[in-house]
Amino acid sequence: MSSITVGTSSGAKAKPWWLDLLTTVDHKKIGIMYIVTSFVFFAIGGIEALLIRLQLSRPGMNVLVGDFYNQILSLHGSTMQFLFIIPIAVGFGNYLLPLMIGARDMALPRMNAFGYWMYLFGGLLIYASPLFGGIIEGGWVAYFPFSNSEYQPSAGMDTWILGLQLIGFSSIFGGVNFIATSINLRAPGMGWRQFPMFGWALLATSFLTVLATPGITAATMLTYLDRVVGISWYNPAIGGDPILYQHLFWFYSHPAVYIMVLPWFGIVSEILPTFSRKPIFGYTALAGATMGIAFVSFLVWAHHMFTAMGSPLLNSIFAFTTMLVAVPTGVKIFNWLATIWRGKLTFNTAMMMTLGFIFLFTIGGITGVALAVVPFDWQMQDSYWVVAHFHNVLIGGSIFIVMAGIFYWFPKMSGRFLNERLGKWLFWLWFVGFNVTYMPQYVLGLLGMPRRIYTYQAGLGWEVWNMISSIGSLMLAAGFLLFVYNIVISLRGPKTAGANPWDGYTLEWATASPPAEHNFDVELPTEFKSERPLYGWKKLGLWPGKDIKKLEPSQIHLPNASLWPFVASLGLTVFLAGLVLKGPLLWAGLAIALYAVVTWAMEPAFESDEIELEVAHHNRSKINNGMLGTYWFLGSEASLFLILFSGYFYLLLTGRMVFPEEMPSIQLALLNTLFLVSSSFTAHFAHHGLAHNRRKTFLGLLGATLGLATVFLAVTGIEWRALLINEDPAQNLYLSAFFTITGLHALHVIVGVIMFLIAFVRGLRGHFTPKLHNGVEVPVAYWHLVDVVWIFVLLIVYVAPRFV
Ligand code: HAS
Ligand code: CU
Repeated sequence: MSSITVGTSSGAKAKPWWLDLLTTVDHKKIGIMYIVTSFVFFAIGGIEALLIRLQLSRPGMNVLVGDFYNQILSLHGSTMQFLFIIPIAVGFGNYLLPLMIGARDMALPRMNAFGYWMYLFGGLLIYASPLFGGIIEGGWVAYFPFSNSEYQPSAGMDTWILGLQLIGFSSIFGGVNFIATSINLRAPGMGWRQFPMFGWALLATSFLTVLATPGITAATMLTYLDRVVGISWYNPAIGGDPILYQHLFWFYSHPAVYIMVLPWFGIVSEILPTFSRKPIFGYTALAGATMGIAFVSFLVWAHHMFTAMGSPLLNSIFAFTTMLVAVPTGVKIFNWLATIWRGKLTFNTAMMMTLGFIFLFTIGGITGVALAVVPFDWQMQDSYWVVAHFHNVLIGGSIFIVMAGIFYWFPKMSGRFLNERLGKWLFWLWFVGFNVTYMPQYVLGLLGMPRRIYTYQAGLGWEVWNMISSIGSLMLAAGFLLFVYNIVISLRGPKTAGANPWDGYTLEWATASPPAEHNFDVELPTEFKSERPLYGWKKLGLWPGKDIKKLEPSQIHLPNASLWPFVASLGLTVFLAGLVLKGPLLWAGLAIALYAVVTWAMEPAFESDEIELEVAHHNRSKINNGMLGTYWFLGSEASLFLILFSGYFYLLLTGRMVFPEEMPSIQLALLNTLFLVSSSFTAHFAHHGLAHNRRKTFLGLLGATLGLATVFLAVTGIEWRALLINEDPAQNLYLSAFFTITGLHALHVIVGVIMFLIAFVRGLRGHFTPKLHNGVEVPVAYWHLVDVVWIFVLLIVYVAPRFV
């Protein structure tokens, strides 16, 4: 008889803890790993902040001077955004989403582990960058040309960019996973109207992550090519435009500020009702507002560029869309206030942090709307007003709720309560400390103090405000130390938290504290009347009730643990380090990554094929988890190409693109189109053959696909060589764009070929059944996208220039 811990970390032979850590696919462990790692980065970023405040506390200090100051400032910004606030939300999401919707794990457990390791290694790469000369001038935004090889010649910039790529992929995989989990794994009976508010927030965040992250991938990839390969979209000497970097960067980084805040909005909407003993006010309006914010935030990025664009029309349009965001956000604030209105409030730390959030976030939001007023922004751009604004929304907003969330769910995660008295100290230190630190910075902004300076002269009226601000930062630091102390002593204390210590209403409170590895021991009732299932069931007498069916161990299936996500991300990291250091490391990394990916693909995901099939069919959409995830990932890929195409059109329309004498050959491109389109057909019918159990057809057509793809790559190679004989793409904007786009596309073809090769080998070995063959369906879907993208490449890169 199978045990409930099928093949997982705490299986028959217990693993040593470190091996468990490296191989776990348990969403709860991965969630906690994310949270702990993020806090470590938070502490590091906090130390950097204190050094910055020390340096600025008085004029003429010598703590951090010149480049060193800039280095620390750039690290501080990168750390807090990319390594703390975004990933810690992924941690909460991982821990909570499956529990809240009654699932056993995330939809793609191994991808989940992969995401965590890429985040960790990406963070390490970013912190390795000072070893290679650092990221000095760019700041967290790494504006061009501060990031090019002239101003920033050291390889530290490359390291930073490559680390960011890993983190970007990690975010995208995380987003894809949250979407697939929300769609597929909601408990039977839980419709969208009963989906927890935190789920909505996570879903909106994930849409942003999946569709916007390619913006920063594109922006920094182009910087990288400029630095390392010499082809450039930004270099004005050949007609490129540095402003394009800002467009691409903010196309991600504005939505990213909502990626940094929406999850916390979701947690606010969970905590307030619990401690007000009232349902959330306006569930539908809140869910709608969340989606509304996500949607509008795609349309506002250029408010970071009011002083750079030089177009009153565009400035007005972006000012309008930016102010529009205040509407759905205002809806949320009013709904929260209505939720606590006349509620029976409990003033514990979680609740106080949440109330503090409402107050501080509103102030931060309004100072943001002020910045959306173009003439005001012209005054305030790059001043301390902006610094105060974004810390107001990020600390007073997001980070207050990080704390609220930890106080709220710590009993669930550990079975223990955090000390409330220390919690209150934390709250007051932070609430007062926040205002003492940042209110003076608004004043400094109005007094004209620019951001990103390491010192200033006496007599400008800035001394006093800077000193107050620095004192405030010590209060914030003291609060955090108390928090760490609180965690330590609480973890040493006894486990006194029951399953539902706060009388909460979402499903995580139906599990033990901490939950068993498989989360739920029983069959959950299927009557979901509202977003508060536990309250509903209590009313109906279903929970606690006599008829709750305990699940047989044989009914519980958990995914297998795996070492390969860890090894694959390690290999990728070694590969990237090899790109920086040059030499054999590169090939070693590539070999490790490939070996890991192949082994991973071969390894069974569950105890047996039957169980995998059963799990695959137990979902809410008709699409299995793997394919659903694939479709969303392809959405992200499509977005990447769309963003690049937009950038290309931007350059085309500026009219500074000079075409080379020898253009790429349309004839060859058409020939290649023929090969690629045919290969989509062979791929499609290979899959079709497998689904009808015609294995020979399947293998034959898969082989044909591989052949056609190889021919495509060969023709591309011939074309490139011919072009490179007479032309230097570094000297020509069109050719820079041409090689970037066709190169990225060719890279996708290569990845497709690798996936097909794996599928082919597995096919030969007799893997796959007519019903269970994601290993084939995934590459086929990917291949269709590669094909469609090619058609656009043909039209845009080969054909369009002939009409300009
Ligand atoms: Fe922001 C810069 C505008 C929200 C983060 N923001 C930044 C930067 C960061 C950041 C990190 O338009 C600096 C990046 C860098 O390093 O250069 N921001 C807004 C607006 C909102 C906003 C309109 N920001 C956020 C959130 C963030 C964040 C959330 C992270 C979590 N922000 C800007 C602009 C800049 C900017 C310019 C560029 C400045 C520059 O020159 O560089 C909104 O989403 C805020 C909406 C929320 C509210 C509060 C609740 C709403 C109520 C309804 C009634 C209120 C109304 C407004 C109708 C508004 C209660 C009345 C208006 C009055 C002025 C009285
Ligand atoms: Cu913005």
